Amino acid sequence: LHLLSEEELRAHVAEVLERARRRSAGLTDAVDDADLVKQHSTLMSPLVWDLAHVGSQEEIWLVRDVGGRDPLRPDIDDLYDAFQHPRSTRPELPLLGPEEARRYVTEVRDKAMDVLERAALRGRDLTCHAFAFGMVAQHEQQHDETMLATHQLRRGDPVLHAPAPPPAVVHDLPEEVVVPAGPFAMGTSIEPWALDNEQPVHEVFVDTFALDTTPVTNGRYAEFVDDGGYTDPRWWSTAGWAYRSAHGITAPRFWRREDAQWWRIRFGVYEPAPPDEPVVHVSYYEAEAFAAWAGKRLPTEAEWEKAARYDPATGRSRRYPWGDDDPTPEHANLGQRHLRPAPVGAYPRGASPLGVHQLIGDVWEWTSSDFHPYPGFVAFPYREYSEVFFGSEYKVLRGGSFGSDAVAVRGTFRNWDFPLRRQIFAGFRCARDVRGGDAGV
Ligand code: AVJ
Ligand code: FE
Repeated sequence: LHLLSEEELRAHVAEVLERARRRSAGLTDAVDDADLVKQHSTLMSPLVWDLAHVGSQEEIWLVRDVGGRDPLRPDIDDLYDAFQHPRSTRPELPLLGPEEARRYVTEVRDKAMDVLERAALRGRDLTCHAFAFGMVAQHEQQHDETMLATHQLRRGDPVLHAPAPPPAVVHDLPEEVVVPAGPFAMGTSIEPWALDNEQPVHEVFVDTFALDTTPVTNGRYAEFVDDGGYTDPRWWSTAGWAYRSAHGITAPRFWRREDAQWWRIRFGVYEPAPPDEPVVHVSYYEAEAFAAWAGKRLPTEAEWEKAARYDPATGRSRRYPWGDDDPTPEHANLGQRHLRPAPVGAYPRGASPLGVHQLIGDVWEWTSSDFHPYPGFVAFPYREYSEVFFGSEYKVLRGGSFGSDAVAVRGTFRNWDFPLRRQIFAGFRCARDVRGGDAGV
């Protein structure tokens, strides 16, 4: 974005906003009005809430704050304030109906595009590199991923369709890669649309460690399940065991055992879980238990980011495992182009210099780190994006999933959720300590 002219930047912003809106429309037009207002799970909002919430945030940030325009619907600010109403209570609110919500987000977008036409995109603070517009596009895409998770929880015939992801083209990858000890630059102070929690850049020393070359697959995870992993407290943390026991959890969410095989429901399709595809819909606790069973552990957030960004040839941290160029369909499974993770070995062009595959896209990866601010953190533009979530309640996830858009994923991007959550598109890969002298073995 630094290299674009003001007019190119304006066109790019418009394109990114339109892409988000096409996706929101697809996710909400795929079901009828009854489905839109219904709560498919107490973990989720009705889809029609997400839609109008996206419009409400866009009105507040772009129309009012950047544009200085009069409010369209100040009366609904409260309804769509996520902090006023927990998800489980949203269906009872006097929400805009499907047609009203569609009309509202269209009106807001028309005004926001008018603001974009007149905004000085190289200006200071909120409009610098069109940050406010980038933040709004990321926000809509994050809610699109949330709506996709609601679709996964919805019962009934499939309504979403997409081609299968590419097949594996590299086979026999080594199980692990050793990342040598040393400092690296974590976080960023130059990525134009980085959110506050990704900043500022700071040096972190990471000891030698081994990281799995790929995310853990369904096949490998099934070995853990079939080995009695869910009934042996040895592998589980105290909190994880309590969670597993209280909820009677015996396998990843959406899995069913049938005919000595593991099947799963995926957006209304019942099918065998492909053994070479990354496992998805596991909680942090399950990831942690698998890792213990495998004689490993989860990577820290710093280890994950070093593996994803550090270039041993230059010592520099890059934007993505493959370099600084934006993701293309050859690099990573992003953007809901496919309705599932791709098999491991499907994206050799997305691998890091050390040979770690599929760090970006496919499945969010649980890390062992709590969600804390980086040294020098400054809340921007509002405390409610990140700051109010800092602490030991949340675990950090990295890398994005097949349901994350490229605008909302990068090597520095940090997602977070409660360790018991499984409705998100989360999987994991394992790490292991390596004594200094063992590097390269
Ligand atoms: C960063 C994905 C945890 O969805 O709760 C959406 C993003 N913040 N609206 C979420 C977000 C405000 C957030 N996550
Ligand atoms: Fe939101």
